[in-house]
Amino acid sequence: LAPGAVLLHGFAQAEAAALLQAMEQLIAQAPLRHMQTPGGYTMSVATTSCGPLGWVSDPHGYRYAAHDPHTGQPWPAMPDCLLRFAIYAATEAGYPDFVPDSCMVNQYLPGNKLGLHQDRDERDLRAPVVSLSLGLPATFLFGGLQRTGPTQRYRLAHGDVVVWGGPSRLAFHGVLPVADGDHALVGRRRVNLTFRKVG
Ligand code: MD6
Ligand code: FE
Repeated sequence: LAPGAVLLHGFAQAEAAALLQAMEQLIAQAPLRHMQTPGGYTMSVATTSCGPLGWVSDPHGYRYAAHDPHTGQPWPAMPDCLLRFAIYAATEAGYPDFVPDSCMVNQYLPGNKLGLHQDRDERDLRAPVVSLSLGLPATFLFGGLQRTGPTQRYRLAHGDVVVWGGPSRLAFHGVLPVADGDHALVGRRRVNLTFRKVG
């Protein structure tokens, strides 16, 4: 995609059913919810997390926290198959030392979108982000280091993985509204899992 950023088409195809099952167990313990943004909006995308640190947004800002504010409990442990998958994908993309301590789940129903943003709440910006797409396809916008710069469009389909770091780590990116459809394995939704090294 860009220096430091790789799209691995279909990389998760074979494992998708097992990864999805692990995700379903996770959301049974830490339900998907619509976070509030610091700007006063409610996100259309529903999120949850697993691993030692989970991403939280509320009117006070964005941050990573050890506890789920919804349940008051620590976030569920990162399932082994998800952890191993993220390490494998990062290694394949040229980041052999990646060990994530956070996995965020984003669920998009048809029409849901994610505005252009940077991922900059992680302390260690040398580590890449590994992103796994499951279910309905989406159009991913990938820009530069300025919000107003040009963006490229990529189609992310079931089983696709994006790994990015290095010079692209702070690139602006977003997701256009997801078109309606019904995926044989995942149903009427797109699920994106992002793995990070936060601490
Ligand atoms: C998504 N992904 O694909 C949203 N962020 O649904 C992200 O926001 C993202 O895919 C950082 C790194 C990879 C990503
Ligand atoms: Fe992001």
